[in-house]
Amino acid sequence: MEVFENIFAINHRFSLFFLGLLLLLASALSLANAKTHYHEFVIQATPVKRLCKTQNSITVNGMFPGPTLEVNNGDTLVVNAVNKAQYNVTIHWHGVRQMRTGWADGPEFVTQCPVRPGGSYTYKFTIQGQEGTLWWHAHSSWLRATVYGALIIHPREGSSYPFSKQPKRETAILLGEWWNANPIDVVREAARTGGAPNVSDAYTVNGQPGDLYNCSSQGMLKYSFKLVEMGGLIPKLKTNKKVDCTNQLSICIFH
Ligand SMILES: [Cu+2]
Repeated sequence: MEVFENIFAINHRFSLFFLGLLLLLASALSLANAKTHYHEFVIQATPVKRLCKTQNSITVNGMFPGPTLEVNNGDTLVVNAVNKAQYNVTIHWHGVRQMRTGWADGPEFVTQCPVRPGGSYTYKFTIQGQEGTLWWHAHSSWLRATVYGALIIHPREGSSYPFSKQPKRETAILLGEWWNANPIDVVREAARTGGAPNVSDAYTVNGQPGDLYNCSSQGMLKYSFKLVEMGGLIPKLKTNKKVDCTNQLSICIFH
């Protein structure tokens, strides 16, 4: 009997060891494809000409809108934000669930002190269980009017979006507003007077006013909207359901 019990104990221990090994292997395999993306965001005043006038706008790396970040679900982003502007700044990764990295979320005075002029801060976080097109933007005062860009999260390598048809081509569409003024001055004036801030002078698509505004870049904006997708594609992970977004003029909103 004792011999039998001993054999059972050995078997039991062996199977536990084997199970542990299997789990370790599985997690190593799932991490094997995850990448770490390094970026430098230099936040600085840049001359930007819109509506026939040039504004010294705060931009990232001299681009308006800022750089598009592309990752796969499961990847890690490391973004060093270097503040060469005259204002405090933080960057927020809109819609990204910060799992145990709350200090990388970005709202100033909420999860971090703002990055002061001349300073820098490195945001590091892993995107877990999210797919779709999000965006990043400044989270200090109205710097967000010009400091923003797309954050595209592709499915994990080897998996696909939860659509019945996969997209043939993808273009990020960023909707924004443009002021013929320094946006910081606009919001400061509103705070000073107690009134509503001045309305913007143009709506923009990918940083460009449409053809109906003065000095629009001719021929630059020829979008016909067939499908607009907003927010992260979270439902796949919750429901495993395929979502049909192929109807013309349909708007798919995922929360
Ligand atoms: Cu946001």
